[in-house]
Amino acid sequence: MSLRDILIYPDERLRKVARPVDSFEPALAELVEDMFQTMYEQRGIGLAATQIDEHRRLFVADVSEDRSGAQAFVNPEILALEGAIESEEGCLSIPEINETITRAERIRVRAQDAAGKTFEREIDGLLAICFQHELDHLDGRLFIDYLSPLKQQRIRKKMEKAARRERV
Ligand code: GNR
Ligand code: NI
Repeated sequence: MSLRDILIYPDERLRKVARPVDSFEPALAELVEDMFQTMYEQRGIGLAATQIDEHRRLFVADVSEDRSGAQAFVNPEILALEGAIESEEGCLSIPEINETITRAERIRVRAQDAAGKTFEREIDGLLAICFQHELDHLDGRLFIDYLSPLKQQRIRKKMEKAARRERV
């Protein structure tokens, strides 16, 4: 099991579209373990494979208070969306930026677990928001893409400046 580095915006690799997972070999279970370890270490509620430069369609999540709700979603799909809800979003790949984003309030999803078993379920609350945020990562989308061009420009400048400071 190992901690993995998280890609930071504006890294272009965050824009890659992930490919479906077609084999549930031991290496996949290892990747899922690395993702949980990295998500917990970084205190995130979710982590998409894209964020650790693995361009395969899976993400992990834990929206519980006591970090006891580990869930893996492989080849996730949204079958239906309902309602709209605003919430403050953040992203481990865009540190220190928090913005209000509107998402569907309830979704019906289909995915496979880490062993390859397909399931369907209805999701609402924080997990529904997280699911949409993570699925966006797998398609190369970031939550800031929903903001005005002006706000996006400001965030890009701020992140580029922070990256320059890191290098000196
Ligand atoms: O840790 C995270 N918190 C969060 C808060 C509101 C909406 C989405 C998220 S996901 C984020 C972790 C992350 O970047 N996942 O891709
Ligand atoms: Ni994110």
